[in-house]
Amino acid sequence: MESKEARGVREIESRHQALGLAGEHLLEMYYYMALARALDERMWVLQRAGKVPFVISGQGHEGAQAGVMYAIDRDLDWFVPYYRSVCAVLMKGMTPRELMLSLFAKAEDPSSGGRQMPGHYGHPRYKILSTSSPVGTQYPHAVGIAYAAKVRKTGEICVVSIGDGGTSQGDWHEALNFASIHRCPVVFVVENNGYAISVPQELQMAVRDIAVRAQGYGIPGYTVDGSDVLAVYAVAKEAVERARRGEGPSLVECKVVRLTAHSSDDRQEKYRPVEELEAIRSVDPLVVFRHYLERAGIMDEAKYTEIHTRIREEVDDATTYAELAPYPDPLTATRHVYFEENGE
Ligand SMILES: Cc1ncc(C[n+]2csc(CCOP(=O)(O)OP(=O)(O)O)c2C)c(N)n1
Repeated sequence: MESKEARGVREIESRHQALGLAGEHLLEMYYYMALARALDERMWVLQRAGKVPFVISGQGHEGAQAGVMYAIDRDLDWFVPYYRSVCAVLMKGMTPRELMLSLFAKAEDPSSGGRQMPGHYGHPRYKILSTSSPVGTQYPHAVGIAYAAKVRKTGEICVVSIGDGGTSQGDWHEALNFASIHRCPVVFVVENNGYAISVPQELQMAVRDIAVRAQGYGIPGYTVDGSDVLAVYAVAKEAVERARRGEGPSLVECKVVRLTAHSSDDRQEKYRPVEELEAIRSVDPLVVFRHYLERAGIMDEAKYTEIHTRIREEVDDATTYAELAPYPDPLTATRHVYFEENGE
């Protein structure tokens, strides 16, 4: 008779195989999640050491981002990120060096030439739209991109991310309404970590699942466990395929955990119960996914060490590179703000 353990492995294997994913795909997802985490952790160390002014973190959101980004065509499609999209922008093509250049606000920073706040990622070559600071504005921007793709018949789709608090903005609702009427090829992602800075979700809205709001716009809405990479991938794939078929947008709400404070400027112990902060550790997507890979026999100790050694080298290299890189010339501080006769 088959042992309980063997049956468990078989069930796990059939889960990713049923989605058309092989072990190597899962290892790629894990690599990006772990790279994002390691870069993020380094950013906090640099901030605490007084080398950079501010950090806003993606820790706890990596599983949702890996699941969504794996479902798109990362060369063809557009991505409109928000400040927690560390894993997502890495998967879309940005390098650890580029993220660190933006953190240090160096001249070579591809996001803004050192002009934006940290966490405001953007990269024209990788079709990542530059992030705007007012939360919510990225949704209409994404709909604009998707509408253009539809008119031009390029076959591209656009994915956009936001947090739960951002869905209270008028922009968010207007974007869903316009996109559903015009069947724009867009996938609306909400990374719901239950807080908008210190404001819990129940003080922000009267619904438990943000995805139910999709009904008001006549589009499909999904709520999915954002710490379960494969569950997110399955849902995102459906949404991406629907957009690609020309059937319009979907709303994908990923319930995630915010493992850090909102940013380096607050202390979440002041407004979150200590038991809650302990409990969310058990659904850390990186740990959950690592266990999955181990149980499925995809990642053993040697593979784990190999991946993490590579990541440590990449993070060290990115830190040194960005720290030594030159700052922008102060005389160019207003570039891209005011018109320059002979400007770039
Ligand atoms: C229009 C606007 N209002 C307020 C802010 C300040 N602000 C920055 S992030 C944030 C919280 C957003 O929370 P949520 O959308 O839940 O995302 P999370 O940070 O939890 O991922 C706020 C209020 C802002 N950037 N823009």
